[in-house]
Amino acid sequence: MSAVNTLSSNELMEMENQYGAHNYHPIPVVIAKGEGVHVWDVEGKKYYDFLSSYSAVNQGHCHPKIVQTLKDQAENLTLTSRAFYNDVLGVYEKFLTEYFGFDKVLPMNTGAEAVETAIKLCRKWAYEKKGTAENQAKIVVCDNNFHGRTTTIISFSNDPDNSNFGPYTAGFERIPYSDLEALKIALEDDNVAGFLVEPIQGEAGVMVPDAGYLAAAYDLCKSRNVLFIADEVQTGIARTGKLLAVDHEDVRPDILILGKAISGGVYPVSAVLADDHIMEVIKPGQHGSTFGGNPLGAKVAIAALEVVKDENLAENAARLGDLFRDRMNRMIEKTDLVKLVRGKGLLNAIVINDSEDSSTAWDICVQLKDNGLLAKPTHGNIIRFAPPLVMTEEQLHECCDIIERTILSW
Ligand code: IF1
Repeated sequence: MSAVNTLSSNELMEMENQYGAHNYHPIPVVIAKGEGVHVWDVEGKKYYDFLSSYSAVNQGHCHPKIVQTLKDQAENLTLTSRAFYNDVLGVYEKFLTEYFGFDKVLPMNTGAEAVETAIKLCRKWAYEKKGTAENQAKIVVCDNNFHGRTTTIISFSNDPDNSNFGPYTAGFERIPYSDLEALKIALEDDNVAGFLVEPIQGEAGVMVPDAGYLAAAYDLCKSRNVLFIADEVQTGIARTGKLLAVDHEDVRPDILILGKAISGGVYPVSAVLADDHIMEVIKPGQHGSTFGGNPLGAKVAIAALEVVKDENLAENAARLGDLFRDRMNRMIEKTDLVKLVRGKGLLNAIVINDSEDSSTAWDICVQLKDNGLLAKPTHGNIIRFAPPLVMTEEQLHECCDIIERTILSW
């Protein structure tokens, strides 16, 4: 391990506890190195990473091509701000819009910033193109959504962890997920400007909507001149077995939100893509960010997206995802501890047969850690499994063996 660090895992966990805000409750492992599907802790123990930093390292930890790109660009030019042009941004914007098939991109840094960008874009489009009365634009969202942690975004969340952050931002209506009738009723309001939806709800526990939901929801939106806004921050970049999760239903969103693995987890990059008739409502000085579209992140994102195609990660995720769910279903037949497995591609979750407030899922994740596999519960009794998409079939079977050994010996 790194010669630099001589502190033990316990010393490092204690440091975070003393000097860091307690805004997380991590699984007790201190990672010192990452390479591909593996990470190593401070003491040198090797693990399979089965969370992929919440689908940000789809390309595997420290992918050599992406890291080399970071190094090369970092020695030349990292940031110009948007006060000036630079020799990377236009090339990146052309690459990204052609890669995903949209006219334009507004580059940002984090997923939440991209979601906020999409909200501003949708509202402005409603006032200036749809003719919605000033300050009356509404955006429909879904129960149990997760779109980030800014004050506006948590304003439309029903997660109890978001209490005591008021006053909250108005202009949002929440409906049940995967409920077309509820969406149809919500769209009867002429002030609805957009429908913001996760094609699969990640944090809610990998909730896959009914087949055909996304396509039917898109059609309902089009029938009411409402923008369909897909948050693919977690489901995008090949995670579900297609480049985008909406591709499973051939839906082309009006606004596409990307983040996380767009940069392979090497640098914060996010993006909002739309066609000219929407993107043109944003004029100079109306939106942006210091680091948005910086040359370093842009070069890294180009490399990270080239890896997705060069290494056929979507196809690999589709094939290994089927294999994973098959292995989990065969395991479930042998135990009462796990109720079901669900997911698409390599975004999956198992539901533990215990109450939501039990610590069983957490305890299982701690035991998985001891057995060499890192994962973490989402809500209560659900454990999300999302390995890097570069995993081999042999490695996936080894991971399923670890999960099976842990569950069947519980
Ligand atoms: C944490 C959750 C997952 C996202 C979708 C936007 C964002 C996210 C669909 C915001 C971010 C991250 C946040 C991260 C943990 C992780 C997460 F547990 F928080 F909910 F994946 F499910 N849209 N999700 O999933 O992107 O601003 O974080 O770049 O906050 O610990 P971000």
